[in-house]
Amino acid sequence: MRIIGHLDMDAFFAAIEERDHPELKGRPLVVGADPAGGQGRGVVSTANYPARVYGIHSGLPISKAWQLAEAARRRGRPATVFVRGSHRKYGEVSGRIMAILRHFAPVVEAAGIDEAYFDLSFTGAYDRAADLARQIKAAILAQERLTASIGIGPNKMVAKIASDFHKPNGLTLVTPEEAEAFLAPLAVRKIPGIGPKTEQSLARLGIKTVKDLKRFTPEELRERFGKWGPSLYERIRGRHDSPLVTSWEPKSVGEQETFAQDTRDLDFIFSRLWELCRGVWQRFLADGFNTFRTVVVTVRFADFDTYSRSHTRSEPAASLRLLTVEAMKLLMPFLDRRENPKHKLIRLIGVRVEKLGKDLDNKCAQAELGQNYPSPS
Ligand code: TTP
Ligand code: MG
Repeated sequence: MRIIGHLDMDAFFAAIEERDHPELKGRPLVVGADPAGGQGRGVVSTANYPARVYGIHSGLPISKAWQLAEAARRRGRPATVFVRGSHRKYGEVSGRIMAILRHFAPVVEAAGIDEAYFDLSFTGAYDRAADLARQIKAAILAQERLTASIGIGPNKMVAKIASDFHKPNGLTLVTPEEAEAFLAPLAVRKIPGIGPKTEQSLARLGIKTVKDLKRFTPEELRERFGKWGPSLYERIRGRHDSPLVTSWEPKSVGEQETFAQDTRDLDFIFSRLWELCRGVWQRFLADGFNTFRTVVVTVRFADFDTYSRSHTRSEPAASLRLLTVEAMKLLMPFLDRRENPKHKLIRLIGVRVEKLGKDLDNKCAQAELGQNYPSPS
């Protein structure tokens, strides 16, 4: 019998900050970009549960979070604390949590900074798997003073939905017999792979819950969702057999920057692009890679319209210079009529490399980091 667990830490970055700054305990807390008195740019990384009551959540523009916090304060609610946070610290805590999991379960798939799947089939029974999950939660609380939510189910999909079912500090057990009935009343959006757009288009057909979606035959789902349709048919019935992936390598390395002011200053934009390329290159080397084939550039305009353009080379490339050249070529059209006929100002740019390799003996890669952005002459 297959028994899979999924663990997801509660309000991860915020919980770590509360732990390390006891004076923040219980206060609404936002980790993210500097709100700069409401003028700040960038987004919320996460909010603790008291701040979520104000409507603040991951991905929200930090200026909007500030407005919501201010509105709450004016209503006499507790004031919100904003902190920038330390990604290095979160990475270290994440590593220790994965180590705790590996102590209890032989097969662990780290699926994100604060979440992992683990195989509990060896326990042989759901009640024993639940006991082990309680031990894992207790060990994390004892060693890290943080709470986690765990879901247990017959496969990864059900386990992940279950871990989110009772948050924070939850433990949700869904046996194979219960899986289909557990999913039926949930919003379609809870099924991994159904995003906000699909949710909207289904809502227009009157389909809100998993139960509603079960009206479709596999063929109808294939018509609507393409190749993914038949597997969706299985998933919404609680069936999903994908294995845990234990050896993980980053598929891409990327960085982005929100400018302090929206701009169309070409020299400034190119100098930031160059710095981003350098940063990406540094991390890409640190991760042990030395070739890439795809470069992706993202541009967000002042009105938040966001575009990504990519180019895949037929041969692997192995230099920072080539990365920069590719990135510039992708960015150029956004600086003129081709991709920016209304001359909008640019708010953010990002660079990412994909299709990474470790195949070439590429000694010059490191040396290139010494170079500077060529100043305009
Ligand atoms: P999540 O697990 O999605 O969120 P969370 O742990 O803060 O809250 P929950 O209790 O609902 O699980 O993400 C884990 C961390 O990843 C989160 O603490 C901050 C970071 N993160 C971002 O930086 N940006 C994002 O858009 C999201 C979703 C998360
Ligand atoms: Mg989490």
